[in-house]
Amino acid sequence: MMLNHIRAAAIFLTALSSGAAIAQTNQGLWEPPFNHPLLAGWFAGQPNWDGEPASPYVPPPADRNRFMAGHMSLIPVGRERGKVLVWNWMRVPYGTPVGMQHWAIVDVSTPTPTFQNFDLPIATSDGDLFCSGHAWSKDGHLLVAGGNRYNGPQLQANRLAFRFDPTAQPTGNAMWVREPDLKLERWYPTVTALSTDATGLDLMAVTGGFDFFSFAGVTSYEVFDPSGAPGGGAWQIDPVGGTQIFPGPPGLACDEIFAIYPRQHVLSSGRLFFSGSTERGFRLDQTQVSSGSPATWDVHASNPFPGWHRDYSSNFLFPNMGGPLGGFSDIVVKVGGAPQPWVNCLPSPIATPTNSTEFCFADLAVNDPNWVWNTSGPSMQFGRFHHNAVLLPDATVVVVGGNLDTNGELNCALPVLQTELLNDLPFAWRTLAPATVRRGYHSTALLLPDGRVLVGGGEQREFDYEVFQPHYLTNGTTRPQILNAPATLDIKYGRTYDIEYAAGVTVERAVLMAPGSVTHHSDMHQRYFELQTITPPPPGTNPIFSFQAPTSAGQAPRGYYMLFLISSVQPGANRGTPSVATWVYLQ
Ligand SMILES: [Cu+2]
Repeated sequence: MMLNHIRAAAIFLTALSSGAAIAQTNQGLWEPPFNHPLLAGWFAGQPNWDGEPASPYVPPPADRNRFMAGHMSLIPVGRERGKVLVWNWMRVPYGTPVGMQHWAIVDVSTPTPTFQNFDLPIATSDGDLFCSGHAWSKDGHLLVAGGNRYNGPQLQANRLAFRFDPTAQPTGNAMWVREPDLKLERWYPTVTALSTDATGLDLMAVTGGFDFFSFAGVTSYEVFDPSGAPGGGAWQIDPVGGTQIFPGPPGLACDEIFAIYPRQHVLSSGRLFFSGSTERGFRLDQTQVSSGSPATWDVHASNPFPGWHRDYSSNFLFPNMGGPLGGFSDIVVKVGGAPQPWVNCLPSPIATPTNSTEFCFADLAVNDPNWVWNTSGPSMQFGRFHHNAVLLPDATVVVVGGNLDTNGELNCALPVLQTELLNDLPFAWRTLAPATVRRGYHSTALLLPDGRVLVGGGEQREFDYEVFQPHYLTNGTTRPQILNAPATLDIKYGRTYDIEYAAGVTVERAVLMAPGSVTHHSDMHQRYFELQTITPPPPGTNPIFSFQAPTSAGQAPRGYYMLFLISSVQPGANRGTPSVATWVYLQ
């Protein structure tokens, strides 16, 4: 057994404990909102045209250089590790040949958040990075693809692909490297890091999106090979069609479009499961393509909910509790969203958002009847769409924000401020402390390494952020503390490792949490993987927790993860309490 010692970066514990005393409650706590600071000199005095000419919101002068965090990704490597990469839209005055893509690195680990603001010049004829898709690659680079393009007042889609390299020197705009373009223009596509394929490549799928001219969903996909250095990536060629374009699943009905960020999740078999907005579900196996065989699709014949869609449900892979909590895996969950019937192949107006929770056992045999949506899950207490669902390290899921206003996507006249938590045991929703800021369309939220949740963005322009402290940080329980960890713990599939932690609290579990990458209130790359416990641990001065790394790249694709130790359940808590995370690299 290899022995590795892990040391906590206890910055956050210090920051939290140095603040005002927090009343002990199991309801969590919202910290006061804070603004992204005005960006002096960003086209000062010019109109704030943001590529959304249909927006009903005209910002007051004081807001015209502010920043709305419509895209948010937790940086997993490099000197900015643990900070959050955010960007909004390009500032594009009419007729300008080169626009400025505003982006920033936000650090909320200190009592006063800090901001590094940048402008990345991009030809306006090429587009910008707003309404793109993105995911972290194996090497901790963010692949960003698709998004907006401006043709005068006309908003269109683009073919952009960039890699953001957090290890680049110098920092700043040099961290963004242009890659070969997409073949098709894609607006609202999804990017997913696939599991390792048959030849050892860790490819990335760019799926769906809109073709803006026809406003039809693009059912094809493209696959990026990030194994070359940034700028030297390549697009995989379909051995069947001989082009960069891979066809979508066969036999799609007209209402089965892969638009508005298709929901997709890597299953433990290595297949990619599409969970929305279509109801049937589709599975893609890309693992043999590099070795010359075709990609294959599984398409389930039956559909329990024909003819309707959910506009902006939140879909995620349920916590994979392979450890002491049982053997759940590959359960995809769909929460909330606005029902949208399709009639004669056209979408009807969206209906009042639902509070329902639905499940799909996504990796059963293709003909198993369970491979359809199951509506028997507990319902949220509040219907909503445009909400964010964030997996937490104690195997719960917190839902923040959203709204009930169906009068246009950009409105948020009926915000839902209530926060809700999906417990794993008992399996039910309960309410937590309500937020104070509405978060609707274009809002974002992700888990921080200290166990808190950063929330930001939203129409009509919410230029601020809030940090939510979940129940486990306000219920008076003691957090485990990781000791003597290296800056990055390298772990290999199937091997066993030890973590040293401070005496005084018993550790029951350890989990890997993927770094979030969220936009349009949807983060499909969230992943909770519970590590197999090895007992008994070796003796030591401090307690030792021993675990086995995941055994396959389907269980957890290669790359960077946060590792949290979870205490056994303490009085007043409904689940264990997580430590501050340490970073691991899994390969
Ligand atoms: Cu958008």
